[in-house]
Amino acid sequence: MLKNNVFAVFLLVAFFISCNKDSDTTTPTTTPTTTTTTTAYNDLWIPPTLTGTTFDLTLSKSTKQIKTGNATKTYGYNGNSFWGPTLIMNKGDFVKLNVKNNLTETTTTHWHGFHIPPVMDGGPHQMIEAGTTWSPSFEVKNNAGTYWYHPHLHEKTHEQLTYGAGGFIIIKDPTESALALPRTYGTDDIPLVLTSRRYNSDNSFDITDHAYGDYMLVNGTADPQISLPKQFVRFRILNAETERGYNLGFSDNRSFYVIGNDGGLLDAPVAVTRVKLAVGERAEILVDLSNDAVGASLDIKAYNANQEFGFGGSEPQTSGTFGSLLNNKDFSVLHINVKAATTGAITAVPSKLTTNTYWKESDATTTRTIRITGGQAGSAFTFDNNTYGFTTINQKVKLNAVEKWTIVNNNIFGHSFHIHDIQFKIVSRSSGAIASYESGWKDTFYIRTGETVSVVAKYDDFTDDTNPFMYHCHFPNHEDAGLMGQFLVIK
Ligand SMILES: [Cu+2]
Repeated sequence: MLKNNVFAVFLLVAFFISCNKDSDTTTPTTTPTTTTTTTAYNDLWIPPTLTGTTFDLTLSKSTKQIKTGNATKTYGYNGNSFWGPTLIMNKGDFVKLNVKNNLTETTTTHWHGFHIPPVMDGGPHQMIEAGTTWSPSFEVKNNAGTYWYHPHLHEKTHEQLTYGAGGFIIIKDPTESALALPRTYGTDDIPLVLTSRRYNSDNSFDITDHAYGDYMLVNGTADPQISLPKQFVRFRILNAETERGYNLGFSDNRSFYVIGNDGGLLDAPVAVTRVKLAVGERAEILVDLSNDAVGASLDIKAYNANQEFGFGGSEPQTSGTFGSLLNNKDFSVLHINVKAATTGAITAVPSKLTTNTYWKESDATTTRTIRITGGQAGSAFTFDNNTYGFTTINQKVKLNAVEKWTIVNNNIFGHSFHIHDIQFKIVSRSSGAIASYESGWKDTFYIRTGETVSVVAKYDDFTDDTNPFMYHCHFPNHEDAGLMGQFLVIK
C-alpha cells in the first residue's frame, strides 16, 4: 500500500513536470479553434502493389496536397507522395530487394517482422548512404500475414517515418491461400496504416519531438472514406504512429473477427468488439457487411476516450509535447460506404484457420529480464540503465535456444516493445489476461506502466558473431533517444 502511494505521488509529480514542460514549449503550430467534425471525405488511397521475387524500391522526397494551401513536404517510395508500394511475397521464395536512396541523407530499410539474417535486417547498421542502393536477398520464411518496411536509422527513424517513409508487405502461403478469406487487394482486402500529424503554419509536418499528431492520416489520406462491398471484408491494420495507441471498433459497436496478429493467422477467428494496437503492431480483422444496406455507412472508430494513463494518447492535454487534439477522445478513423456485393463474395467466416504450435513458458531453457529505466525529469528512457550504444552487445543468445524474455516496466508511461529476428508468444501479463487480439504470433506488444510481460521465442536459423539484431521501444522518438538494445545470436 505504501509502495502504491509512493508510486501514485511519483506519477503525479511526473505528470506535473510534463504539464509544466508543455506550457513552456512554443511550437510553430497553427491552433485550430474547433475539433474536427468533417463531412467532406477524401477517397482512401490504396498503395499500389509489387509482386515477384525482385523488388525495386526508391526512396525520394515528394510533396502531397493534404491541406488547403501549401503542399506538404513528404517522403515516399517509388514516386508515391507518401508511404510506398505494398510488396507481395510468397513464403519459400528467395527474394532480392534493391533499395535506392534518392534522399540527400542516409536511411535504412528494415523488414519488420521478418525472420532473416541480421545483415539483411535493415536495422541501424545496414546504412544506405544518399545516392546508393542496398540489395539484400533472403528466403521468405514467415507465415502468411501483414508485415511492413520502414527506415530504422538511429536518431532519424522518427523523422523519416514522420515524412511518410514506409510500406506494407503481405506474405502469402498455401495455408492461407486455401482458406475462403477475402483477398482481393483494394476490393475486400484493405490495408490501413494509421498515423497522425501535427502541422506547422506552412502546412509542413511538425517533425519535432512531440508524441502525437493532431489530425489522422490513413494511408496518408486525411478524413478518408472507402466504398466497400456488402460482404465480408478484411482489413490489415498497422499502427505506424509515434506514440498513440488505437482502441479500434465500429461505430455501431458490431462484433468483428480477429484472424491474424503480427506473425500470421490465429488458429481460429476470435469475435471481438474492440482491438487495441500499439505502435508497430498489426491485426488482420474480418467484418461482415452483408447485412448492411447498399448506401448505408458506418465508421471504423478509435474509442480512445478514458484509456488508462500510459496508453499513448490518453493524456488530457490538447497541445504541447504530450498534447493532441485527438487525445482522450473517440474519433473516426475511416468512413465506410456500403455498395453492392462482388461476384465471388466471401459470405462466411471460416471456423478454423490454421494450427499454430506456440511456445510455452515451460519450453524456455533460458530466461532474461529487461527493465525499462530512465525517463524521469525529462531524461531519455533506457533499458537496464544503458543508453543505446551502436557497438554495444547487450544480450547474447545461443542459436536454437528457446528463451523467455521478461520485460519490466516500473516506469512512468506505457511503451511498445519490439524484438527483431523472431516471432514470439506472449505467455504472461502481470496486469491480467492476454487479450484475444494478441494471442497469436507477435513481434511487438504494448506494455503498460507498472506491468511485467513475458514472451517466449526460439532463436533459430541465423547466427552471426558480430552483426546484432535489435530490440527496442517502437515509439520512434523513444528508440531514437536510446530505448534500444542489441543482441547476437551465436553458435
Ligand atoms: Cu517507448
